Amino acid sequence: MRKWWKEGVVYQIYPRSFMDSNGDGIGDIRGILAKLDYIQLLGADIIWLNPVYKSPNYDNGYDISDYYTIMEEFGTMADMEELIYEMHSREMKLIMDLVVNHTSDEHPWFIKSRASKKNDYRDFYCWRPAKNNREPNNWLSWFGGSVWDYDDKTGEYYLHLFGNKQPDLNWENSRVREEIYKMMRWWLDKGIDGFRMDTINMLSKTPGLPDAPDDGKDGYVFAGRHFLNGPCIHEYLQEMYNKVLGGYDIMTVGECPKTSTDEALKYIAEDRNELNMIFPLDLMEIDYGNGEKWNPVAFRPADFKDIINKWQLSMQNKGWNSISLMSHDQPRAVSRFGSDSAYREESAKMLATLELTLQGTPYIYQGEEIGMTNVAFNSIDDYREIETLNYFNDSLKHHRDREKTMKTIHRQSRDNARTPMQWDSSANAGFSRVTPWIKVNQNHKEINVRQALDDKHSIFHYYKKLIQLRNENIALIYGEYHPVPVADDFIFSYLRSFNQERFLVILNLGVVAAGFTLPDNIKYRRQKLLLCNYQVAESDNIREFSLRPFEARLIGIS
Ligand code: TEU
Ligand code: CA
Repeated sequence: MRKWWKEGVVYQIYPRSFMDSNGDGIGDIRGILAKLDYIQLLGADIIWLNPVYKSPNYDNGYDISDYYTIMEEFGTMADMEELIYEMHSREMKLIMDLVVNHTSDEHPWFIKSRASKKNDYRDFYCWRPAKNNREPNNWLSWFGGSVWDYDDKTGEYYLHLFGNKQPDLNWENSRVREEIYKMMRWWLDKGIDGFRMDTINMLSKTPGLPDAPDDGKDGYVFAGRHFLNGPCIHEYLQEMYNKVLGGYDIMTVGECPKTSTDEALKYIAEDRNELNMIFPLDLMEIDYGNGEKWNPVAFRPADFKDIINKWQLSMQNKGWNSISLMSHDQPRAVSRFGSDSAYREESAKMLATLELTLQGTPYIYQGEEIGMTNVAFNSIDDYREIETLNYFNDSLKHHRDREKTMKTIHRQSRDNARTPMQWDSSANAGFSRVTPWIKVNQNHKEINVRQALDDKHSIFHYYKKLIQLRNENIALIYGEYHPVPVADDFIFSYLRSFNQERFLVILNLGVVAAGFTLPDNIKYRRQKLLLCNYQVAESDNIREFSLRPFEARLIGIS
């Protein structure tokens, strides 16, 4: 079925780092308003806004202390209403982050909950007594350490899958669910067009919260089996659909790490009435050695293609994909999957070609459209985000090599995505009049929006062209996906077809030039090179040719 959220292109905004309008060094809503023309020029028509709710900012807004108030640094509810209004008058849609696996420990519900064992809000969170003088179970938190924190006041532990200032809500309690549904309706009635649902596959935990099997190592154990895609998750989401989502023409995308394609279809198959799409994050873990984020290894291009093919083929005619190569939680896509030195422009354009021609809704993360890169701060004092700081402290505690620790942080830190948006070459990159809350990447002198707009061959203009092509050709949106078999691991090719319209995509994922031969069974009479990331393309013959480093070709055939 045709849907606006399948046809649109999403631009993700991390408000703290996007544009500071009032000179306090922190991005804000009025900063976004000032840049809507820019996003519109690019051609994106949906904005996903990371959390802007009131928060003590222990995890940059993913620790909410009031769902009905805008964070002071970001502006006011009037600014938010203006943003919705301005976007709608441009025929753009706005989706907000929904963070309901946990709240801040400064949320009034938690303040009441921790005050005594017998109060109306005690059961809003997950409290347990000690077990054998220790934490109630052996689960490892996503941000390191135990998921349990002891609270003196009542002598019990509370559960937090993330940081200790992010206590998990108890979704088994129907009063919690009703409060969340009420809040969602409140925002939808204000006019927002949907939600990106944070960690939505973690709401339901195994009853009894049992230990995870010991992994032989000393310490806490990753216990995904007890909280990912848990026993009641689909019941909750169907209830949410019946009580909230089903009543509106909106877009929903659930963040679902470590989820199989079969499990994914339970969330998104149209007849199940749950969500529109999910972020499975497989691609985001491709370089995790032993499944560990802080143990990165080189990724294999064959795995890269396999993951994409697997999702494209298993969702076809059954569900709808989200296509993204990074987010506010990930390193910069060009640094990770392309090259951020000699072939930065070529590889960023190659990745753009991939993002805009697969089946699914594309998500562009702020700065991706100008090829922003990872940053490498020398001092840990310049890093801001909690997961990185926890990892650094853990390394100190275990006497790991400091230089190696910093190298790992340079590669993996979430702050890679969170340095200020690079608008121009001035001292603070045009992001702010004053020193920003996190340092700008020094390469803003060369990599910035002003430069990108002025250069008609820039990554920005290439994205713009791709978005136009996608808008003009229904096959690039709804067309069937067929992988084209290629022996070379570094060459990735596929066809998109819709009735007589066919598009052939050929990508070189690597820096080495490589040959390409189109299989004989793919027949065509006419061909037209629609886009290539090198200025002169050898477009005469598509059956057999050589691809330059990170070369990308989009060819229309009939
Ligand atoms: O991230 C959830 C998640 O799965 C993280 O563990 C993610 O894999 C990790 O950040 C990668 O390093 C979401 C949000 O996107 C993230 O920003 C929040 O910190 C987190 O939930 C807690 O709300
Ligand atoms: Ca500001």
